[in-house]
Amino acid sequence: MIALITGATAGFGKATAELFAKNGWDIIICGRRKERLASMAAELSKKYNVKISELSFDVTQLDEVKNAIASITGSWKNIDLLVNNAGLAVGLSPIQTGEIDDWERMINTNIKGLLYMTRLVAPIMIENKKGHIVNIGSVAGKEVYPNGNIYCATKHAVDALNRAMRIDLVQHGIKVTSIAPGLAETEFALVRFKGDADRAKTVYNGIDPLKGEDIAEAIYWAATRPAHVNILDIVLTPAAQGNSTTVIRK
Ligand code: NDP
Ligand code: 8X3
Repeated sequence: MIALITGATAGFGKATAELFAKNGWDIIICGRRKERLASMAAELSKKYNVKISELSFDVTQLDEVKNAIASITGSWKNIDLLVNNAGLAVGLSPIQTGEIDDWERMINTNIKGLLYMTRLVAPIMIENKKGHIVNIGSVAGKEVYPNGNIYCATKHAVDALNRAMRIDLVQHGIKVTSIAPGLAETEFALVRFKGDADRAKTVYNGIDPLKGEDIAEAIYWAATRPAHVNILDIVLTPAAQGNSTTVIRK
């Protein structure tokens, strides 16, 4: 079995690559940080005796995505699972003062990057007559929270696209699943707050947040149901999170 995972250099993607490798899957790991991809490939292939292929590209650059997917040849084209995971939040500001550059980055990565990947990988799956696409949404795609405006909008778009692509692809036997996590401790908050580690830590103060491994398990479970079962949407939060704005901190 072969999984292609975007955003595999950190957080959910990294944990997912590890869990699938542990279960004997070969994996195409993607991300911009080449050194991380190289060390992960060496580590996972040795530890789990599976094949790991590295593709370093930026999901927001259509030419890079096209070249990366075109470079997948031979048995690697037999992709069983695409995990559309690469994504980010940048900034947390009211709509009237938000940085427009931050908005562009979120829209380009979370929506356009996911679309480019899907547009280029789905035809391969259709040709193979099999496949499964897992889109990483968020609780921010189910509700909105103060200052979350553009990030929430991008994840609402992922939620809509998840449902839309399912009805387009069902006739080809391709499953489509959304995984929508709440607060999870990864590099996400550090990216959102542009490297401010102290501010990033406050996001998880006094709670036991989700970990990358929790999301990896949800993805793995959805990807390994019997052929006749499709999981549409998994929403998971830390036990301390009631919704985006109700978080019980000790
Ligand atoms: P991390 O910051 O830990 O990981 C993000 C990954 O996305 C990295 O591997 C990064 O790789 C990759 N990425 C970002 N931008 C690009 C790009 N332009 N091109 C290619 N790869 C890119 O965050 P998480 O693991 O937490 O986030 C993964 C997904 O989960 C995102 O879609 C996020 O919105 C979503 N999410 C996160 C939650 C959380 O609380 N952590 C909760 C709900 C959803 P590199 O920098 O090497 O390119
Ligand atoms: C990430 C979770 O609550 O920070 O998607 O938006 S949240």
